[in-house]
Amino acid sequence: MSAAPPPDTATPMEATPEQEPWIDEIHEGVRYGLAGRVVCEERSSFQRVTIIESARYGKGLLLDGCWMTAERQERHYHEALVHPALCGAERIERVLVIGGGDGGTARECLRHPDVRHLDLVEIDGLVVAWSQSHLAAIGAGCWTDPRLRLTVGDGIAWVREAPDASYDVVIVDGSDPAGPAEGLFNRAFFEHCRRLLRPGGVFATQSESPEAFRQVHLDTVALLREVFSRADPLYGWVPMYPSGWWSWTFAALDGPRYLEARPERAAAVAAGCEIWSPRWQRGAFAAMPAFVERALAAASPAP
Ligand code: SPD
Repeated sequence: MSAAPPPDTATPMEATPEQEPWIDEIHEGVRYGLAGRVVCEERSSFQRVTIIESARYGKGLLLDGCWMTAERQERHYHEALVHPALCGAERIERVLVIGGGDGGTARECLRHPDVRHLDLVEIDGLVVAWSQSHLAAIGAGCWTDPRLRLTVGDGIAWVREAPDASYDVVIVDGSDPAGPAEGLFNRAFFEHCRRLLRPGGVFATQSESPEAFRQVHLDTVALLREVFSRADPLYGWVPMYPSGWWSWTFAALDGPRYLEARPERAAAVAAGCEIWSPRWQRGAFAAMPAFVERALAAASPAP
């Protein structure tokens, strides 16, 4: 799949936001909200799933009242999670995505022509079904791409049971560490992800906000540094997430090969990106806030 999804630059508002109710994620006494309407909402076996429509960012998805994605800002998140990993790994034939039921991460992975097979393992079938029907622009062609194999199932069990060295890239696109995603942030899970990597492989995970989830962020990076010897967070923005300031963390078996994008891989995707570029990536890895640098240095020696 080579076509890039439409730009997620916000378009002028077509409705007066004051005329619509606010849809908020409330986190530690702060509301992160969009004016919009609820399109549908249902409790699945795992969580409350909500599809909304807003004038500012288009249609979006919340899980248990927390923002996951929206049509006109999802590229901030998905490009940052995917391209440092896929432009850094030695090979990218086999990719595993845990979570990511909206399809945005798979879509970005499949823009790389060297990806031959992608396992997408999402625990909640309702998230996939509603993303396919209501948020089709986010998954774009991923759902019909013959390289994609979708499994609705438990990603934690998947990484436990998959053979050693079976993937070139492992990407974790889960929600916050509560509910079904809680087990995506612990040592046993990360050790399995490491075990699944082939030589030259890269691991990537969303690693929460350095502001709104400061301790989770620090603990996640520190734990990945223990499991992989080295791990590097990259900092960017997802406007509707708590604080808007977000992070993604990368690790590899053989050193920080994800820090610099391989030119031939970058060339295949950069023109279709809204946010990511090799230059943006360098700056985003360099943009570690001072308090994180100090806390990580105190937790373990610098990589
Ligand atoms: N606080 C929100 C964290 C959500 C991370 N995953 C989003 C899914 C987008 N594919």
